[in-house]
Order: sequence, then structure tokens, then C-alpha cells
Amino acid sequence: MTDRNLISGIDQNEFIKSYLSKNKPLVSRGCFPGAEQPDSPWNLDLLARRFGNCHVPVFDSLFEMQQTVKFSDYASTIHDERSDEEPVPYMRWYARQRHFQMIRADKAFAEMADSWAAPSWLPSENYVFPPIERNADPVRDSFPAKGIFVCAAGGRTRLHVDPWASDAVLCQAFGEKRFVMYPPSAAEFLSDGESVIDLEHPDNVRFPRWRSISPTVAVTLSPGDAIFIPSGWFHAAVALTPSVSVTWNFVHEVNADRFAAYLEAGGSTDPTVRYFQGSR
Ligand SMILES: O=C(O)CCC(=O)C(=O)O
Ligand SMILES: [Fe+2]
Repeated sequence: MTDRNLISGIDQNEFIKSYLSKNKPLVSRGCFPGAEQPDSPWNLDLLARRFGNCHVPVFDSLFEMQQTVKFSDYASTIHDERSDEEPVPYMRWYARQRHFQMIRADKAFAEMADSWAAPSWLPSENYVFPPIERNADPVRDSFPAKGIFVCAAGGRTRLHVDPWASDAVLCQAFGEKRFVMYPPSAAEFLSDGESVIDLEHPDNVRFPRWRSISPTVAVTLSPGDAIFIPSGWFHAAVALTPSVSVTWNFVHEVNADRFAAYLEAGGSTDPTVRYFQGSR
């Protein structure tokens, strides 16, 4: 899949049949109305002004939280010059997804609810994680790893596979982001069982065959684009400009067996699983 091979205008049934149940990625345009407008509320400066007093968590290039800072302070560093060695701090502002979670983006999501829409191809029924039978709406409902991600150019998420045997959607709200994806079958090239290769600093001794495969998806996401990341797919992202994305994870009923196997294998003790299942 390349930049010139984007899908638009598919409906929920088609998405479920051809992508969700086949574990196949999808990149689509025009899913996030108004995002490309300069006065969009997702414009980073406007967003940082609106929520400037909120404390937000800042991460490294994976899921290690480094510190919490005021959004306005974080945003004021977005255009700073950086050396190549230093990782660009990455703001991952998650809505509530566990019982014990001090910092939450829920109020910001509530305020932004009229300013975006989930892709129309996304199912509105029959989710198993979170358990929602009808009228599911990622704009207003709680979802695992539902977050507003902000970073400067160069901010990135290293190659990884998402947790909970879940699928994910990421919508680009502001700026440009390069996204690559490899199928689960590429695991033998990209992972040694303990860690996954860092594509920007590849360890050729540990992962000697990684160059023998190419990513299935390599796209630049622009405002309004959405990408569907199926379960088990390796993916990495790097912002080409200051960037704002909105993302969340889920498991739909068509993949209920896969989720059940994950729970069976120990997943039921995960704090996010417990939170959404209503147990402590
Ligand atoms: O930085 C990104 O856009 C990718 C985020 C991602 O894949 C994740 O948080 O699991
Ligand atoms: Fe991810």
C-alpha cells in the first residue's frame, strides 16, 4: 500500500468483511472533517492554548513515561532545534483506561467532542472490548488507549505490536506523520522474542534478516487521514512536522475468539482489561 493507494467511501459492512475479519490494514482519507482547515480546533497552537494549563504525560519513543509537564510548556518547545541523539519528547494524553490513573484526557475529549468524528466505516455495534453493544462512538465513549498524541517533527513511536490482541485506529488531526506497517508474519525478521527492532537504529547483529522484507504499508498521513492497524501488525510512526493524532484500540465481536484466547493466556489480569470489564 502506498500513498497513492488510499481507500475512501467504504461502509461498515465492507470494512468488517474485507478488513476487520481479514486482519488487513486500511488507510483512508476524509475521515476527520475539517482537520485540514487552518482554524481547526486541532491546530496545535489552538489546542495548546485551550488546554495549556492541563498537565500531560510525556513519553520516550515507546511507552516509557518520562515526566508530566504543562501542555503550554510542552507546546512552547515544539519548534526547538534538537540534536539527533536526543529523542523528541512525545506527549501521549490518554483518556481513562485503568482504575489508578492520575492524568486523564477525558475532559479534553469531552470538550473536543463536537470537533471530530470517527471514520464512518468503523462499526457502531458489537464490541467486546470495550463491551459496547450498540451506538458505539469513540468520540464520546471510553476506549482502551484512547488518546491525543502530540509531538514535534521527529517525534516517533518505535516499531511495536499493540497490546490486548486489539485492533487500533489512528486519525491524523494536524500535521504530517509517516507510518509503516509489517504483517504479523514478519515477526521472525523484526523480533527476537524479547525485543522488536528499532528501524531508526537497527541492530543488524540481533536482527540480521530485517532488510530482506519491506513494509506492507508505508504512507504519509495528512490531516483527515485515518489508518486501521489490525491486531498483531508491527507498526512505527514518525512525525514529519509538528503533529496531533487521535487514536484508540478495540476488539470487535468478529474477533471475539482471538480476544478470548488472549484473556485465557493471562490477559484478564491486565489493568486496562480489568477496568473495561468492571473488575478491580
Ligand atoms: O505515534 C504514533 O502515531 C503511533 C502510536 C501507536 O502506534 C500506539 O500508541 O500504539
Ligand atoms: Fe501502536
